[in-house]
Amino acid sequence: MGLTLTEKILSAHIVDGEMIKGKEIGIRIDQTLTQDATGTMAYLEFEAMGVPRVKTERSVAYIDHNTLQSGFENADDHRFIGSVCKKHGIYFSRPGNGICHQVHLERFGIPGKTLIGSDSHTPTGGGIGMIAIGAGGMDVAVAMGGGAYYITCPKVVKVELSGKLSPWVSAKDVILEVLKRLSVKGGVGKVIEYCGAGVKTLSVPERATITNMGAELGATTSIFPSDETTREFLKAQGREQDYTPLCADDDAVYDELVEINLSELVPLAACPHSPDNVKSVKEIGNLKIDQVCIGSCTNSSLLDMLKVAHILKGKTVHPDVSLSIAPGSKQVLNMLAKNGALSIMIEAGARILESACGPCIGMGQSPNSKGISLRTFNRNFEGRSGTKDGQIYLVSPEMAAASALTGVLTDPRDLGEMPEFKLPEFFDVNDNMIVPPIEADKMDTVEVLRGPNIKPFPVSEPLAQTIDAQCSLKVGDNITTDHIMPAGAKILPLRSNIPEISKHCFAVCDENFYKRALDMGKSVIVGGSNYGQGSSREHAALAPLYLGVKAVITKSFARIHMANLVNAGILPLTFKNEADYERIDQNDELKIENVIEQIKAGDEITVKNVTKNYEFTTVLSVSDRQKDMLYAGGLLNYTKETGK
Ligand code: MIC
Ligand code: SF4
Repeated sequence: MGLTLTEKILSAHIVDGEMIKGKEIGIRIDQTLTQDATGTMAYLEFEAMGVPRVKTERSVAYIDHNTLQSGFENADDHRFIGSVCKKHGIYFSRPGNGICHQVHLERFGIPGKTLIGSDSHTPTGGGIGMIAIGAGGMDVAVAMGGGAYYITCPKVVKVELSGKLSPWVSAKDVILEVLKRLSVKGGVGKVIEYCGAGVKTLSVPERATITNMGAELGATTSIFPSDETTREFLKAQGREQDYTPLCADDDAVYDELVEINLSELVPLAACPHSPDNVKSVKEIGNLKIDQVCIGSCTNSSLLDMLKVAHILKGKTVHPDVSLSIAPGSKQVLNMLAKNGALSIMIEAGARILESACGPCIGMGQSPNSKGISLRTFNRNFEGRSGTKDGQIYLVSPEMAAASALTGVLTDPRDLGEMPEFKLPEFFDVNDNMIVPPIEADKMDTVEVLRGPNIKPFPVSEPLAQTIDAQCSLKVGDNITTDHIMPAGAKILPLRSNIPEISKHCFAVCDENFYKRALDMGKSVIVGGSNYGQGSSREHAALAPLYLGVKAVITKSFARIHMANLVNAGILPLTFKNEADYERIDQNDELKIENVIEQIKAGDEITVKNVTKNYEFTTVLSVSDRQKDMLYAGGLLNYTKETGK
């Protein structure tokens, strides 16, 4: 029986467990990446492990999220990360060099390698044939120290692409179509593998747009084969030696099949407030817009920017619209500057932003009240833009640029004939903003520079015999980590300071949560299905840990967040019978007796609702290794105890 590409790469990296779907496997990690908003914690954790030099083939730290320096905090964090990198063998991509996923694809991604990153959009690397997975900072720290990364051996979904995209229909429309069909929960426990004759019609940056936004499916990752197109891309980046051809066997067996005829796709938009709320322009109808933002790790490649420049050429942005553009990397920005495309954008009235995440994470450019904003990004969760009642639509760069000119949501096919947009034969390669680490024998000469905002992470205690705590919060379905631990320009600078950032925990859902949880001392959170979708930020587990949350009981969890809860030593339980969700109210007293014995006895854990006097059953779906982590009070304690 033949193998899928996913199975080939995973089995070449497996170091623990067996390739049995649904079972936990440990894989060797070749490369890691971090960004600054999750990076400070990851490096504090790495330091706590006491490993002098990273053991990966390549580890890179990027500064791209917290680039708005309206106080000392972010600059201090950049300096801290830069000095840790220099000392411990990590490459440091300086602020201004670009968004982690864009730069990693350009400069470091290698087909067939494994990559984990402390950012949920790490699957961007799947565009170049990597198994690239988003993870919590602690998992990345462990991988940097040479430890395995554990995932549930995934099912593999085949997305068979046929045909060719019509003019002005974009790679973004491909992933929006997949989201429309599979939903934000549809990818959980699965890798999405793209195959078929349509693959060769898509360039590497287009493939990367698709794998990037596969994160929104809840998938473990997404991957494209590595073919001639991949070779050409690597060659144009001066890295042809990194090329290996890779694809699934002809007789590979998949768990599910999705067929997409690229020729039949039309321009789509994800409407507020979920990336799977996808409609065609026609279905949305007349929509007057206030803002357009072009950029983010999904759509900020040179190809995207060249299309935008072509559409804006000789025109002026509509008087009622603010257009901002953030090219994804220094390489992209510099090439736009050299070939005149940047001048076209400036001429048209675009507000050019630095090469960073910017508006995507609410770092500036929040829309006006009730503002309608078209963005080429990947997430449109409520409040993420920084404007609580902002209405965010996720669209392709083509649709964004066309609409910026008309002031209304515009089908880019109205633009008429489309010229052929080609990647250059050679990209402008200059890695002068990537600082290599110091030689191992000189590492003692490097001082790690810590600012006053950097506070140690909260200590978790070994699992108690009995959990007796009130429910401090009850929330509904599809709660995102942006709800649990919001981002934005005001809160992001607190990422290295858990006591301070915890004050904002769940503020989007309930402003009184922080105080209530502190007053309760210890508590339990109750949630609906797909709890913790979205960002990989482990702060969404560390802040609840700091606030005394001992367990989270939900209908189901998103993958990265569930792992982060276990890493923090918080019990992630699911209702055996979903109807029990309805019976619990906020403030109810919940009691789990003999927790450790119950966990040792099997997967079912009995919880008593003391207030309402009934018992219900929950399920703890974790591996034996994760159970040991929970007994120890989280991954750091476990690693210290076991040396693993
Ligand atoms: C995001 O897109 O939500 C982020 C900001 O990149 C996060 C990481 C973070 O919260 O720092 C992610 O996707 O993991
Ligand atoms: Fe940055 Fe946005 Fe990409 Fe997250 S999704 S890495 S915030 S550009």
